[in-house]
Amino acid sequence: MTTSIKTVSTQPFEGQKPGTSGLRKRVKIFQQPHYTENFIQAILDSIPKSEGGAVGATLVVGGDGRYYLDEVLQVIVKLSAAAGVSKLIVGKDGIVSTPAVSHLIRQRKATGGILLTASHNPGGPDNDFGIKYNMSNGGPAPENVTNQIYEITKTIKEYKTADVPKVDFSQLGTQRAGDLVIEVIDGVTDYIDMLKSIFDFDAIKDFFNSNKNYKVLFDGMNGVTGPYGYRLFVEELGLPESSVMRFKPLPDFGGAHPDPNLTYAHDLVERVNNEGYDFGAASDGDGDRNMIIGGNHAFVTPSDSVAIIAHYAKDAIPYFKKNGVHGLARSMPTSLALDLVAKKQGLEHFEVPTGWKFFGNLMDAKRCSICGEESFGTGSDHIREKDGVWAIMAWISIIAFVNKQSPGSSVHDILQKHYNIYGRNFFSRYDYEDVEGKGADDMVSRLSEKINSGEWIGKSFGGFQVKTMDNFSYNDPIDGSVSNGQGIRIIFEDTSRIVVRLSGTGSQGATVRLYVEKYSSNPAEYANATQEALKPLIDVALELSQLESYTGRKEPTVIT
Ligand code: VG1
Ligand code: CO
Repeated sequence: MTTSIKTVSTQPFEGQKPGTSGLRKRVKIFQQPHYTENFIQAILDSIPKSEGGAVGATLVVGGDGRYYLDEVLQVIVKLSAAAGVSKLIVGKDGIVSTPAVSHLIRQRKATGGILLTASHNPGGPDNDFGIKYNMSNGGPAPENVTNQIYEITKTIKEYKTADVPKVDFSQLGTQRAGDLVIEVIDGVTDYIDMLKSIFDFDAIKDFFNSNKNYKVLFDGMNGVTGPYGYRLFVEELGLPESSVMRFKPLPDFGGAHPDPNLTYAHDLVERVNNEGYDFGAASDGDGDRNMIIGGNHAFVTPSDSVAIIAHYAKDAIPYFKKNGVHGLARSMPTSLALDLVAKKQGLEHFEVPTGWKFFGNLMDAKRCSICGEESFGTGSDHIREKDGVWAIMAWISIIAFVNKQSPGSSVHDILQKHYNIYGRNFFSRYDYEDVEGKGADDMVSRLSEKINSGEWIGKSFGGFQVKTMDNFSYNDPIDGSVSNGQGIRIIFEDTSRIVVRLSGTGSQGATVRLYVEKYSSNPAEYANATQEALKPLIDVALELSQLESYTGRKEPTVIT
């Protein structure tokens, strides 16, 4: 079949720089003529030669179902066909969760994947869209590739598009657009099969069967994980339909913010506390984040979550029983709870910059099996993205395992048990969203000056004595690449920390993230409320950063 390929003249758009996790902008920006085409062309041209390049490539394409997905899918078809891509593997209606895309890339030995999501950012005509490229290992493109994409967008003059009819993604099966083969698949089945190879479904079913009153509530937040959660909890594990809520993906997530934290998953939190649920969990728009809560207001911070999963991994999860745990890793702002588990187990542990792309090299080199971020991201080397539903299954596995030994153990009990072994790392993050960029930059500049002058070293603030201060820099031990300027750290003599960094995922204004952490090995404090325990340190953080005067904000938008 001959397909006519057109070369279209275009001009660069400013700001097509991929952030922490791909390019995220308002839908209206993506809707500008040529805007999306420019970026897709830049991706196709940046697929590294070492990965085979675009010609002859097999790409997995999937998104979280948000508004504008349909239009972008057609752009990908036309530009891929023109670029000589051989095959696109696409989810039905274009819907596949981020972790499921990562799995599919690996399973099908694809060249890479294009993910159409702005993750936890709201969707709809007035909100966000996003595009991200993943490599053949299933993980987000590393900085050398995202920099290459950005460089191309700055000088792009034309793109190539194939004149092919509109593709219907609502039918499973194989079709063609010119020479390009398009396989439309059910994005849920392979993923559920993968979970079955990781977790002991029989042990989990046994637990539910012998604890008939144990109530679970999963909140899909009208994002992509609804169908996954329904299949898993209702169809596979046999829980009642009342165990899932907001499980239908909606293009605007029902007008809500699909971010699983105590603020945006408020409905879930209320229901778990008021309706006697024992376990509650939510995932974000694209399915890579998770939040775990228990009855009676038990909240598992993501930093504790990854530490607890690492603690139980080999006992409670067959995948780790079989493959072992090679090492652990966390992003820099994530609390040190995971390091304590690594030390006790004699494992290597790593501290990487914010963003999942930094874990991939460690995993490929078999030096990291379990990793996490404080931002509700938890995962393992089964794929190369964080994985919300996996984390929820890991927790259910742990609950089943612990209850076998000590029946009646709640989420709260599991937390306290962990603190009794390791001590407790109190941790909180304050987000100040959509602040004025200049104020945020000036605040960071001033802190950088304090690093350079060293004037705070040795001084005490509110009883906390400053030990070191730096702007975090990461030296990748696998490929030797260096990533500078990854966040200001103020580290105190008692190991408490304050971290300040600017978000790389927002689409409007700047978002300041302030992280505070304080360790306690005093059992009398383990049950204390986080905000009270951290109050003195938060006061120090606000004083040292002068956040209020730089941003004009008295209160954060979200406290985690
Ligand atoms: C945020 C989180 C970071 C996470 C990233 C992508 O980035 O802090 O830990 O990896 O989002 O998550 P930033 O630069 O805004 O702090 V997701 O679920 O949006 O892909
Ligand atoms: Co996400």
